Amino acid sequence: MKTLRGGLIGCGFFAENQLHAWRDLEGAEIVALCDKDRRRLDETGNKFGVAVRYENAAEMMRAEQLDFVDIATTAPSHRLLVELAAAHGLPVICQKPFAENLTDARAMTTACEEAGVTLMVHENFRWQAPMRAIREILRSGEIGAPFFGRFSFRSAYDVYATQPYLAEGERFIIEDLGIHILDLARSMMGEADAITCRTARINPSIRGEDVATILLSHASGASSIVDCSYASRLETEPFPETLIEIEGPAGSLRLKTGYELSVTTGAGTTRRSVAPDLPAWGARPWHNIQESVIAIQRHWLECLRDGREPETSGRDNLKTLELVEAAYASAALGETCRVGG
Ligand code: NAD
Ligand code: 89V
Repeated sequence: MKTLRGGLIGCGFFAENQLHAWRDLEGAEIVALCDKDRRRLDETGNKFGVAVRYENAAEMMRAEQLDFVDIATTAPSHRLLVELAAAHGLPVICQKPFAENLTDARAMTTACEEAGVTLMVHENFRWQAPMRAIREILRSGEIGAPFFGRFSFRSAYDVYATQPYLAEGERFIIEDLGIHILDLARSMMGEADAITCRTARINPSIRGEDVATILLSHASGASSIVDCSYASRLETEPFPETLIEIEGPAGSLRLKTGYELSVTTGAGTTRRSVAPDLPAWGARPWHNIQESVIAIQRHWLECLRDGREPETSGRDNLKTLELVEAAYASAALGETCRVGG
């Protein structure tokens, strides 16, 4: 197999994880970097030994012989960069949130489809080790088709220290973190057809909401709760663990703090650790997220090799973004909003 030549755009906080993961994976190499900020570009290029550097993404795509691009910039730049990749016929990975609104997201998806290029949104939470284990249990039918789910991410971790932009936007927790948790709910419970959401801002020094409580009605008839908070001071700080409860007619499962997964059926309860590996370059408590970056990038390479659509394609991610938009609409109107119609 030929080693695919990738160009990475956006050399900020999270890109380091992506660059480490590319180095761990066989079958791809990041051969060029791009960032409009020269200092960040050079720091990252020096750290990862990438000598080919651009301050302009169009120039990089024009000049380099690339097989794909990996976009690790924040949402305001995503539409321009994804459409640029499509125009150059380059398969493209784009970080979440895929777009700032659904109009942009639909246009970006269409642009890639029309250009015939593979598009994957870097929606990595469903690739975390505990989530892979739970999805396997659900696929096996061990607890039956779920009728109830709870997907809970509550923390007081200082995310603003490494991602200062999170304190600045009018929207915060649903758009940045809830988006992952809503995607998990979809991946385990199936599509939702209605959503009710309430939000609050507890931390007075940020602009957006830092608490969201969401009720989803699923097309299957199941219900689930997605609750997120960055204002919850707890006895044990669980960042960045998502805690999960799922119940079906034949049993239930619980993912508890410390990555302990228990499954209860008529035969009793089994317990096991689904803790993620700590990558050689990783650091706790981020290793859960870091390991999932390796997993999603591996999936991307397999999809390109096999000519398959990635699980979190642009088209798939539109459904997660619809939930994000509907959650904000529900909170603003104080009403239940229908989705997917
Ligand atoms: P950051 O601000 O630290 O880095 C973004 C970089 O992109 C900056 O260096 C900036 O100069 C560069 N940039 C912006 N527009 C550009 C353009 N048009 N051309 C070239 N460079 C450009 O941001 P971050 O914290 O690294 O976040 C990046 C993205 O990753 C965000 O969308 C964020 O939501 C996402 N993120 C995802 C996860 C996850 O687990 N999936 C975790 C953290 C962050
Ligand atoms: O995944 C994310 O997008 C991050 C974090 C987990 C810190 O919320 O912003």
